[in-house]
Amino acid sequence: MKKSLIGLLLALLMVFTALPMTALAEEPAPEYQIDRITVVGNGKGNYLHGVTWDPTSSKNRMRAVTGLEGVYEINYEDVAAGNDYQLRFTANDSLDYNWGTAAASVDSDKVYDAVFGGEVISFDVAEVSDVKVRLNLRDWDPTEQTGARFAVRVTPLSNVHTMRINLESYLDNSENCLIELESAVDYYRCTLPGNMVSHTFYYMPDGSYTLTVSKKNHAARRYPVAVDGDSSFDARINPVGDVNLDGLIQARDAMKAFQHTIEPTLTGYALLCADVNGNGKVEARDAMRIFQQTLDNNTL
Ligand SMILES: [Ca+2]
Ligand SMILES: [Ca+2]
Repeated sequence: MKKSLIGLLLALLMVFTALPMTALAEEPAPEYQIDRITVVGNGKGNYLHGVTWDPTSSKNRMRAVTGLEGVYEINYEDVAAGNDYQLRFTANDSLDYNWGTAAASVDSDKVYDAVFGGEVISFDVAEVSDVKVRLNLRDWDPTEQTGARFAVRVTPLSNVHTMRINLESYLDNSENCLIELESAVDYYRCTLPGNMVSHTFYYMPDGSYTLTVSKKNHAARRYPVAVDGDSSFDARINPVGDVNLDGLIQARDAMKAFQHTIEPTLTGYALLCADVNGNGKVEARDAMRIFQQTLDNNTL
């Protein structure tokens, strides 16, 4: 009894002493870890809150964008007209860990490579504007020091509008719908429960956006949307398996999917709704699962 207890204790001890070593071996080298991103530059007035070249300034710390992994942004409102606004991105409060550009002067709303240790980024503001800065580290490779991208958007206050999205969906009226609007520099999102939902996004800079609407058990749908004035947009999503897009999943949907495997007729969104197993193709097994869904409610 005593022996086995000692054996157990020894085994536990080995496990505990082994653990930290395993953890250490799997951690990336400390200099590659990014804890926080801060914008530094020649702050004046509202730009960088007047802070000049301070990588420890919490006022200029970028926020991680919800729903977009590795993307950071910060917004400066009512920035005065002026030339040669400058910036750099720094990590972990240190100027040693920074990204600049190869382009020096950058245009609003264009995406550039963020060059590790590159030149200072510079841009102009023609009239009082909102300035949004985004750093995208989604594809950042710390070993190669490549893959980071950035954009600066300068939006004159006269070029900001509202966009109302109306979304129709089916099935469970208590499930949340997710509405996302994304451009090169902006990302807006909203979740609302219901089969008929509306949401108005305010202070949207004019430009081209991709609207993505989704809901549980529905095929997500993307629309190109242009904002160039106060406007609204009607979107609709259908249940996975609703091939004829009438909101119901019936034998005729299975039939339509099956016909497609013999002679391709489905295109666009109907094709997405028919591909119930999400493998990018509409095959007999998709038709089969839609048919099963009409018999019992749990297969999709
Ligand atoms: Ca249908
Ligand atoms: Ca499929």
